Amino acid sequence: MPTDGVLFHAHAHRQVDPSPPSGVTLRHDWAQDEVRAIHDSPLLELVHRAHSLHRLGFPDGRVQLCSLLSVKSGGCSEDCSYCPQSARFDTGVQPERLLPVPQVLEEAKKARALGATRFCMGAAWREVKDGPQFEAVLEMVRGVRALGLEACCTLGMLSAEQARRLKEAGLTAYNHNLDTSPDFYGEIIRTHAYRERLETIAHARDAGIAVCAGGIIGMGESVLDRCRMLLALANQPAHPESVPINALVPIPGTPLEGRPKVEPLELVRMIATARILMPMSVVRLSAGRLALSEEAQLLCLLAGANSIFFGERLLTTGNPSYQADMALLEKAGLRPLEPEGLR
Ligand code: SAM
Ligand code: DTB
Ligand code: SF4
Repeated sequence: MPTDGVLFHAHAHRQVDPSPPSGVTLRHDWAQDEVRAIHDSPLLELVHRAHSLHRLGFPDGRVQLCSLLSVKSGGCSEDCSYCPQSARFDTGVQPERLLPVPQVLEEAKKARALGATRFCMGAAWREVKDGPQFEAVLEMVRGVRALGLEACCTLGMLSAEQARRLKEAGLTAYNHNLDTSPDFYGEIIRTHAYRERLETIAHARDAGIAVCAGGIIGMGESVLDRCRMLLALANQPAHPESVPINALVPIPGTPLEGRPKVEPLELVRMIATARILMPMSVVRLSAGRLALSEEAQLLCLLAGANSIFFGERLLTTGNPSYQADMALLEKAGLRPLEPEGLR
């Protein structure tokens, strides 16, 4: 029923796909050649198809504003080649302790006052370890939910039991990215496996937490790798509730420091393809916006992106200013998702 599809969009906690409105089909049997053909189709056809689906799935055209806070920065054991927070690279990011719960909740309040509907907390951990730090994170989740915000965490790998406890604390979504294709993954990360990422995503989904999973482009992967990553996401038992698409922010000191800038139109293709494969998922234009013109960002929003991180900081790197983002949305007549749009 079309109205169900509309009401269901975007923010339900889901283990299964939402029921889509008429004209929208959710598929989990995409073939690599189909994805490649979509990705490589003439740009304006691609954008038109993606935008048409976007309008059906999200008729109010709102943009979700998410706020991001690094609650535990730096000193990570892992070797993710893109990451400023790995202890293995000299990037100038200092290892810090977990922030105190009241400080995190103050930041959440500020984000809410500026119009955020989702508050995401990131920790530079390989995995969650049971103990006082996890208990503090659970406290943060409860506090953020009590403020009327959606709560998201990205804490590395997670067991089924830890996912259950996060759900019990009220966690809305868990971010864990596939980052790239299964084949290219080994070029980027050696300290944990693709399979482990899929397991963490399954633990979050099975606990009834919305899955936020996407990846990065610009790390030296081929177009086929990009398509295979989207294929891996779309052919999950349920489409991720949200799909962050990051353009690599090359960090001095990391193995990827010298990667050339991502071509904005490649990002547009990636977003449009994600929108077509996963029509009811929130597609988030994530890292890399500082390097994009206003026009390029608008093209991403036209091609199916309907969420951004706002605020001057992502985890450790910069992001457009609040004023710049509000001015951009205003100019385009795009309205942020209101808190009452949440369920
Ligand atoms: N430690 C946790 C993990 O690995 O899941 C959470 C934090 S991690 C920084 C979250 C995601 O941020 C990564 O999976 C990656 O997709 C993205 N990311 C990190 N550094 C980036 C960079 N320099 N450019 C673009 N995206 C980046
Ligand atoms: C995601 O896919 N992108 C966000 C969020 N999930 C946690 C993180 C981007 C981090 C960019 C590098 C930094 O600021 O440290
Ligand atoms: Fe960075 Fe997360 Fe990899 Fe650690 S596990 S190096 S924080 S991306």
